[in-house]
Amino acid sequence: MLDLRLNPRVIAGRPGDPAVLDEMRRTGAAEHGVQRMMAKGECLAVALERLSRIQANLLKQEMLAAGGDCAVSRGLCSEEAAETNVLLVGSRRQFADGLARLAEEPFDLAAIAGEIRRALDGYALRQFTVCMGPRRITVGPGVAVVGIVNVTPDSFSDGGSFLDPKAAVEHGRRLAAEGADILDVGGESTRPGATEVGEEEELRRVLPVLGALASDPGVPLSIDTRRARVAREAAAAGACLVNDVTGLTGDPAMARTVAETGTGLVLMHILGDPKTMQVAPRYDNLMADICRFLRRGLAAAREAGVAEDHILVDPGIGFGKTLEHNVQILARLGQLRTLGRPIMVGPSRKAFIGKLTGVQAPAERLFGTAAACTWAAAGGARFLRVHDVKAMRQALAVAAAVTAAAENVS
Ligand code: HH2
Repeated sequence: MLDLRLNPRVIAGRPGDPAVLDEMRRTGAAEHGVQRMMAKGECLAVALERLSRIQANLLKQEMLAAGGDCAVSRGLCSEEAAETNVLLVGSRRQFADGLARLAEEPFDLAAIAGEIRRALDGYALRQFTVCMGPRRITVGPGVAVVGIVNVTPDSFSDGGSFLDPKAAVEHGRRLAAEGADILDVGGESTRPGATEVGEEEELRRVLPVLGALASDPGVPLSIDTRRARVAREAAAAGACLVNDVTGLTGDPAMARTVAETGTGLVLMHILGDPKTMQVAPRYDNLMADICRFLRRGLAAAREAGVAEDHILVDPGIGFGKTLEHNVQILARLGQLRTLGRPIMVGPSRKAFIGKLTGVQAPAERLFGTAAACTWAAAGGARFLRVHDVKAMRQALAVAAAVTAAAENVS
């Protein structure tokens, strides 16, 4: 059975990072201890949830012995708390030493050490080759641009513009000529408050467009759908990636369909469903909750037979998120690198950009979108799903070069 209790997350690599401070305080540690640990200014921090008292104490002991440290709830000493969240801090070396020491310990600590090691290994990955059907896309430090083709009457930014299949195909070809690495074709709007379209109608919208674009040489096609049948028929029409905005929580047949068709899979985080998702969304710990949701999706995909190298993860900007949530996701995106899979982000023209800039018309949110894409790329995003391919290609070429320099990879 999948155990989601620990939910390890690598937090940050900068000394004094506010995200580390936030997570350390969330453990319930005394403030003087928090300040002492922050002062150590170490380069890696890993948050773990719900360890038993004995596990937390042994973890702390071994991390201290290795020269690192571990924040735990102060309730542990007074025996008020039976469980605690912890935050481990240390250099790579100190983690390696501390984790090696845990291999000898009882109380499941060897397994916990294995999970922490996997999280650190995932976090360290910078380059990915994603398999999708017969296609392969390598990203890192370069970023792939995913062009949006909405064959819908009601999409929030371009609804009705490309409902006619001929117009949609032309639009797709234009995005391909502008440098899109993938075209994501969707026949159902998932904007906040959207009502579902019927399956037949969704198929009627997307299949002719996919069929026409698939006969062009070049750009791989993605299908943006929540329905397994649409995914299957789209794959037969030439789509090699399935973009499921429910992260496998929608159609129970989706994971098996993806495994059987051999397409790639985007697992996106959503809170609730499009009809209700923007009604007062709430999180215990935003990044931890998103991370756990995506881990659950990764496990479900793996269990159904989808190979790991076929999967991308996406925090789902705007899907059950307030303005503050969206901004925080962009600020802390790097934590999702813990999952060891390439990150897709879709901030394009979205309402949070309108709220931040006062620009009402979605199609005019180009510069805000470029800023969001640049932040996302700097935070580790490797796929950016956008409406304005030409402009974002330009912004992302610069962002990817600076990110590569910052990470010292070429
Ligand atoms: N956003 C939208 C749709 N699909 N897929 C992923 N993976 N990530 C996203 O952020 C994402 C997505 C919403 O944008 P759009 O398709 O332009 O609007 P609508 O749903 O109204 O058609």
